[in-house]
Amino acid sequence: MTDKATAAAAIRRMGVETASWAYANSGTRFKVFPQPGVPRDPYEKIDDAAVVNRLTGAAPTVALHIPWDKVDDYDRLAKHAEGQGVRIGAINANVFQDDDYKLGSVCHPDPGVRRKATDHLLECIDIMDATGSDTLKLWFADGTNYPGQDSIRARQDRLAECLRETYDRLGERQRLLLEYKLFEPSFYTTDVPDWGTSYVHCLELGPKAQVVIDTGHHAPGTNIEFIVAFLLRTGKLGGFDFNSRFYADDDLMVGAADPFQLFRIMHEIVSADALAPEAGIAFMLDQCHNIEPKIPAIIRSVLNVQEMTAKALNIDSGALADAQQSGDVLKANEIFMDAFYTDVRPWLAELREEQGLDPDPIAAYHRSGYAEKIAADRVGGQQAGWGA
Ligand code: LRH
Ligand code: MN
Ligand code: MN
Repeated sequence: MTDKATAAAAIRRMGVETASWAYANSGTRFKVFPQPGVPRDPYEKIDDAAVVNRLTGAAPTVALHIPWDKVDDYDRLAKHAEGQGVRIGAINANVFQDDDYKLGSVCHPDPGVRRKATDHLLECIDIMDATGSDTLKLWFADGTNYPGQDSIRARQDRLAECLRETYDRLGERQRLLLEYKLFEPSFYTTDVPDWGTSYVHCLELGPKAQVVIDTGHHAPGTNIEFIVAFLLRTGKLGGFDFNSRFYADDDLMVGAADPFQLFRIMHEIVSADALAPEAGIAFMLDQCHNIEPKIPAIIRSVLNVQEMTAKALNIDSGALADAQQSGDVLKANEIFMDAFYTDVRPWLAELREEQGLDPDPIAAYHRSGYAEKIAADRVGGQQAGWGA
């Protein structure tokens, strides 16, 4: 078991990255329900992210999505973030919302479309340079809908070529994370459908390319913690897009549908000694809040990650190793479950008080008057970028 002081230090150092698009209006393809007070521009999204960070003390970075967060002056945006006590996290490229991308982006049969897509990825690296971001996150909507539509192999070659050009443009301290997704928007083939595909591309590219796991991007029943363990072992886990799913890519609050899964994932991280920021695992949220108020939902999500991490730190690892070694299956499972069932919330509340934070960040948010203030000040909030 990690002793209390070490566990406390680990929790205090852990950062959960929130996503700019989660602060904006979002919905499904059926309906977007606008909410009062949502940000009107990327600056206001950063303001909201800063509120989450101030109340939790645990969300120091915010991810951007380009072009959803396009601004004239990225240096100014980064300085604005700094002034609010947060930093720019991953830059998420977007090559899925242009008419040209109907048949794909980096895998498109037309070299002209691939050029356009690759140029966008390079532009995202320019934005990383300007904002101080060290992470480029790539997810491609590429794939096909019908057997015979395109050559599966040729699409892989095109992907590899575009990734290589992008990788070669990365600076010393920059990296690329390749996100996979089983399905959607293409349904017959997806060009990066699983961790294996992402892993092999990253392996070919080099040490600055790693896999990112979006927890909503798997087939039901997939053992995600196995993927975590495997990728950690090979140094190819770059981070997470956390969210919850009941059916598909639901993007609900992390820890809401299956907190036990989140606990199991965090156990793999803790037991591989990969929790500290130096280990380079990015704990990002990729969620949207369609029917619930956004800022408190994001605070809830940060706290959920923190809680499951604290439980994972609480596993009696010595006793667990003994039980595993002696083949005591029931004991090993009991030790694991004991930690899961132990309520760590009072301990985390104490830690917050020690840090000068309110022990209950959500209550503090409601008391702060921020929701009323933004509802009054901001009229005509932005839509996150999809579902229009
Ligand atoms: C794709 C995805 C990817 C996108 C984000 C908005 O489903 O998870 O990370 O960039 O949604
Ligand atoms: Mn994602
Ligand atoms: Mn997704």
